Amino acid sequence: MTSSAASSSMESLILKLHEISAVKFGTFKLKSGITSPIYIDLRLIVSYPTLLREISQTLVSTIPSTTHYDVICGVPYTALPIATTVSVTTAVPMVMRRKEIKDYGTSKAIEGSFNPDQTCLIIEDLVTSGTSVLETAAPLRAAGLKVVDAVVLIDREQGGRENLAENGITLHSLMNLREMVGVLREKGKVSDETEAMVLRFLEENSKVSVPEKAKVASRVSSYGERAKLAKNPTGKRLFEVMVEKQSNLCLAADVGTAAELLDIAEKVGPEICLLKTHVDIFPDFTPDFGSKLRSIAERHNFLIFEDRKFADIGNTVTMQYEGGIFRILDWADIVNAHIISGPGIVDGLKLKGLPRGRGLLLLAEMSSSGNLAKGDYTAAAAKIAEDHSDFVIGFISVNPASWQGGPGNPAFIHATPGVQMVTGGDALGQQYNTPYSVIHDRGSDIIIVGRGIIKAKNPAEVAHEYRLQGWDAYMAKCKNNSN
Ligand code: S5P
Repeated sequence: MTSSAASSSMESLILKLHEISAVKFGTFKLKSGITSPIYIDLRLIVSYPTLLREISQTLVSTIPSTTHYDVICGVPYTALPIATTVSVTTAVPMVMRRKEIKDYGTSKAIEGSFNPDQTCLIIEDLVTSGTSVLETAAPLRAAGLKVVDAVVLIDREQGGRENLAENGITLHSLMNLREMVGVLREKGKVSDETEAMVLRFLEENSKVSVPEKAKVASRVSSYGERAKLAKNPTGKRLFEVMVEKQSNLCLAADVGTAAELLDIAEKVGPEICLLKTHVDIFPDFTPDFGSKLRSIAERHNFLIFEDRKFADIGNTVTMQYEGGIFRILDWADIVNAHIISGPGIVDGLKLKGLPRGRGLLLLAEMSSSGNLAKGDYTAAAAKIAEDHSDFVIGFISVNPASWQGGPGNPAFIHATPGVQMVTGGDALGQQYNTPYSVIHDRGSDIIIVGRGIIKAKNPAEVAHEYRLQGWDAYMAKCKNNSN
């Protein structure tokens, strides 16, 4: 549609909405709690099928052609008829969110048939703070659908666009309140005073915030639910072990010898879901190291993560993964890789790892001060992970809550190093956050603790304490989600 055609169809819509009294002026209390001089009630449009069709068609033309979606979902209830009409006219399948279901675990929150890796476009009639869109995005994401775009008829321009962007959703709007009132004034439907009053109100209420609960809910679901979404068997197993052991603790076993590692693995084993090694630091490494560690891991039900930080081209890493003295592929459930060399590194590792059911973590962020893994680099890691979700199980990250779109796809696991009971650092640039801040505030899933445990007098006892703190932080996060 050309821009003049777009604006004339927008004008005609505004006048029709006014005509059916879907736009009202007075004093109204909105869902977000603020009092507004203008109220838009689009529930009425079900009584005007021609208008409903016109709205739906115009809305479709608002979606940029580059936006990809497999299914659509209307925010209940007002946008349901709009979404249905869009679905019928475009032949894009629809899913429906059940508003009355509170517990996603026990009953279907999303009706319709879809594949968990599909992308869902949210359709909404009106956005103020964006809360309603986030409340619909939460169960869609919990069901495994990707939600990256929402299209709305009217943006009230009160912070919704920004709030949604912070939660990984780009808002596309047909019109905003300012334009709407402008057209009505121009056409003599409202006075200059009324327009001025609405503009003043918008000025004074330009940032209506989203309740913390809605933000958290849009991205949190339980480890158990996420196990079902994981495509990689090791990623799935890790989530399951976390639930079985009530542990989101990974021990970074950076001890001096292989013998010491096997010893601490035995002692700390009951507390952890994951044990991380740096096998190249051991002077006493022998070829039976892997099988010895695996038997301890089986006994105590934890997974093994060799923190190899592969960084070379695809062809080289296949050899480093499989060969050499260490034969990492034979015994490590999980390895990790930098993405500095591009996605070929994932292809290379996948070639060897996927047939063995292994998983890969991508280093999306690092804990050390002055590191360069941020911004576009982190976003590139997230993109590569999406493109290889059969092998990539998640990320080494530091503050996934701050990512564009937050921690994102719930099938991916976030593991965070730089954790101790108190914040601080070491003399070589390491920076520490607490278990609670990492899991609860920063949106991570697993705390990686090294010296906080291995340097303690009684590592098993201290590991127990870390496990409790990490798990409590996770439980607090889940509670926010279900309230
Ligand atoms: O960014 C990172 C990534 C990793 S994997 N920062 C890190 O510290 N690590 C690893 O986590 C590091 O190699 C070490 O094994 C562990 C942190 O150990 P700590 O003793 O500082 O807890």
